[in-house]
Formats: sequence, C-alpha cells, structure tokens
Amino acid sequence: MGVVNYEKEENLGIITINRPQALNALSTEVLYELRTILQQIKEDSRVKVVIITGMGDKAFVAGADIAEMVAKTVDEGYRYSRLGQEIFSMIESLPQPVIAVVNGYALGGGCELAMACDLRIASEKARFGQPEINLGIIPGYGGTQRLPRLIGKTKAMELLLTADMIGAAEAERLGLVNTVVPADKLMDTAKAMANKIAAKGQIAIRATKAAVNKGLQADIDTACAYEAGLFGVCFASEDRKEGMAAFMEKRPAKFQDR
Ligand code: DAK
Repeated sequence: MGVVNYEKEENLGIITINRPQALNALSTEVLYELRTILQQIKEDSRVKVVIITGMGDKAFVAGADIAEMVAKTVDEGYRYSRLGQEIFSMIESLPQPVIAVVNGYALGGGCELAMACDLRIASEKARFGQPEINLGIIPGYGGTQRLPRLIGKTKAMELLLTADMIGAAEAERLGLVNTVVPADKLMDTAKAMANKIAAKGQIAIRATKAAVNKGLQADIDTACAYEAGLFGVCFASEDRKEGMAAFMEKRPAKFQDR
C-alpha cells in the first residue's frame, strides 16, 4: 500500500488517499500517485464511476502538505503547483464521473479536490473550508473560482476571506455537497449513487459530464453548440435506439455503451 490506494469493485474505481497520520494532506508523493492512478482509470473503460475518499475517520484531505511546502524552493513550488493543477484538471476532464466521499476535514486543497469532483457526498462529521488566508496565501487549486461557481459569490467570498470552517449541514444548505449522511452510511450511500450512474448508458453519462464541465467554462451560445454536438453523438448511438425502444416496449433498457 502506498500513500494512495486504488481498488476496483465491479464498475467502480475507488481511490483512497492514505496518509491518516497527516490528515491525508496532499504531499508531492500523493499527487504523483494520484496522477498515475487517474491515467490508468482514464484508459479503463470497465471503470464507469470513480470514488475519491480519505483514509480514517477524521479527514478527507486537510489540504496541501504544509510541512512540505515550508521547505520548498521557488522552483519546487512552481512544479508542485503545475502538478496539482494537472491532476485537478484530469479529474474534471476524466470521462467517468467522479464522486468525492468526504469523510472528515476537507480544507484548502482538500476542499478544492472535492470541488473538482462531479458530486460530493459528505458524512455528518465533514468540515469544509479554505483556510489559506491564515497562511498568507490564496487557494492555488481553483478554490477562488470553483467555490463561487458552486455556492455563489456572497458566501464564497465570506469563506475565502474569513477562513471560517463550515459543517456538513451548512455545506449542504449552500449547495456545496449533494447530500449528507451519518458516517457509518457514507460509503454505502456513495456506492449506491455510483452504481445507479454505472447502470446507465455510459455514452450519455460521459457526454453529460463533458457538456456540464466544458459548457460552464464557455459563453451560453458556445456551450449550447457543444451540447448539440454531444447530443448528436448520443443520437447516433445504439444506446439511444435501445433506450427509446425500451421505453416504447415498456421494459428496462439494456445499454451496451456503444
Ligand atoms: N499539512 C501537513 N500536515 C498536516 C496538515 C496539513 N495540511 N493538516 C494536519 N496535519 C498534521 C498535523 O501537523 C498533525 O501532525 P503531527 O503533529 O501529529 O505530526 C496531524 O496532521 C494531526 O493534525 P492536528 O494535530 O492538527 O489535528 P487537530 O484535530 O488538532 O486539528 C485541523 C485538525 C484540520 C483543524 C488542523 O490539523 C489544521 O488546521 N490543519 C491545517 C489545515 C489547513 O490549513 N489546510 C490548508 C492547507 S494550505 C498551491 C496550490 C494549492 C495549495 C498550495 C499551493 N500551488 C498552486 C502552489 C493549497 C494550500 C493548502 O491547502
């Protein structure tokens, strides 16, 4: 076992950041292992949904590894920055949907990691925040951009400027997480959602993820044109024929992902 574990359960790929003694902080080693695993998942069409979580019951990820950052030279800091940015955009552009299973603290780079995922399921013990301002820095993995896009500028600005942490219930109220469940139900709830998504036609699932993520970065006309292109891809698929035939014949669809 390394600092990041990866296991497959049928159609699910489950990534667990495994540094509980440092609250799963994102060291350079963690980032390199994450990159290798994500590259592997990208090529693996048997994996339909990805889950990312943290080892233990205390933290999802408590941020970038502060102890490691303290000693970095400017050049090392730059490379650390590019590596992290590469990984976060890999998550967003991965064909498969990614669910963050937030089992505890999701702070700084940890909150940013959760926000780069497509869905977030939190335990009642989860706590979220962007405390970078307390270290004299700003978020460097998209926090200033993804947080206001997810919860709106008003509350995002407050969290970024005050470094206040919020609990799971508040995160759900603000729309930062999809759902909150007791800690002992967390993984089962996430797997149930992942399996529900894995049972759909994956051409349409992947097109949906791409349309939302790419579309949000474009103006509405460009985004709708992109959506239309992906709609065309779905329309040309066997899955579309099967889905519509199944509806007409009042039976469940059997998607083949082609
Ligand atoms: N890094 C390294 N170690 C950490 C850590 C972190 N982020 N968070 C916790 N730990 C370690 C603690 O040092 C402690 O280690 P030992 O002393 O036992 O060796 C162990 O984990 C347990 O933590 P605590 O003893 O502190 O546990 P408590 O329950 O008392 O407190 C806490 C839990 C989460 C409130 C506290 O640990 C805490 O405040 N942690 C730091 C949270 C934080 O500030 N996170 C944001 C980090 S800054 C960049 C892009 C992105 C970033 C940076 C650069 N570029 C583009 C260049 C991202 C920056 C960040 O994320």
